[in-house]
Amino acid sequence: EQLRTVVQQMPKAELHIHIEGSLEPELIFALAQRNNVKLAYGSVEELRAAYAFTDLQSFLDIYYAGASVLLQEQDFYDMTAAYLKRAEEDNVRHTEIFFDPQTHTARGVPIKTVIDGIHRACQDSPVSATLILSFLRHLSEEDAFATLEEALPYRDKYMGIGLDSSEVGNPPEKFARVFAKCRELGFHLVAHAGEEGPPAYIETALDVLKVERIDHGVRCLEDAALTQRLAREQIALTVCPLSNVKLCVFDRMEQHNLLELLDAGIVATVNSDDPAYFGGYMNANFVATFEALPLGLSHAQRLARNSFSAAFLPAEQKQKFL
Ligand code: ES4
Ligand code: ZN
Repeated sequence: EQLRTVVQQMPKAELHIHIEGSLEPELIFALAQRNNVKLAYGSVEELRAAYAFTDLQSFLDIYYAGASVLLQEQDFYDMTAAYLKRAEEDNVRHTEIFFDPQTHTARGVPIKTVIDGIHRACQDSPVSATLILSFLRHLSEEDAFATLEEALPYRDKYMGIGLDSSEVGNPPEKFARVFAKCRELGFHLVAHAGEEGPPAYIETALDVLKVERIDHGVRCLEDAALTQRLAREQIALTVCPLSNVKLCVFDRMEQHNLLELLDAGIVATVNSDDPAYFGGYMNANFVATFEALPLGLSHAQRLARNSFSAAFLPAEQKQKFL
């Protein structure tokens, strides 16, 4: 009980949050009405009842449907401002937010509308917030290149590049050339790997894409040499416990491997992924994890410390948080 208060109150950084995944059903319906968008669900309750996922794809289908209500810059602002308010309440002091431009440009929304709305909300928040532009891996590398080109006029508004969406069958190496270009341009690089996909995808994310952190990465423990490498090279994993249970990566939280990752010497962090869909924001993830696993005060401190050490912040700004 005391530990619960400690994990809730400790200052922390969030390194894995999809802003479109913070869109709550109530806001989806409010924006649908504001923009005259027709939804396939009749009510907030009906939509929420559809949040019973069996795997990543069953979630993504509903997640992209939810994002279809986002049309105007103010919509992106309102969504981001709502997330940042929840993050502040959970004592998140710094957050690195993914956004999926292709989910919106494919519907005719200009990329400027997307980036300006999200970025303006970040500037208006007391929480330190930066942005990671994420490519959809179920689309082609050519599509990713076109998106990068459209986004480059606004490059001062995001500092990183990520890779998300349907993992299995879309390995990191599919995006080798566009990530090489992003690296030349000086962006920080991350990729989702080893969530549903095999440990080999974690290796190619590191060796081919040259990413600095792995999003999820929980399947690394299936490969002892890879586990040792991640520990030795101090490659952070942005783990999302509630997400992993909701998407059936682990059947129950008691089976989650977060403690094994920490015990292996890996720089693991706790994050919310898509909090509106998976049952909670940062503190809900910490509380669920600490209730299910034999984690103590030293693990809490370690996770908080890891979150800042793995952040893409200048050393002097990191020191302030550590
Ligand atoms: C995602 Cl949990 C997850 N995995 C892959 N892509 C995503 N996009 C939003 N959430
Ligand atoms: Zn994710």
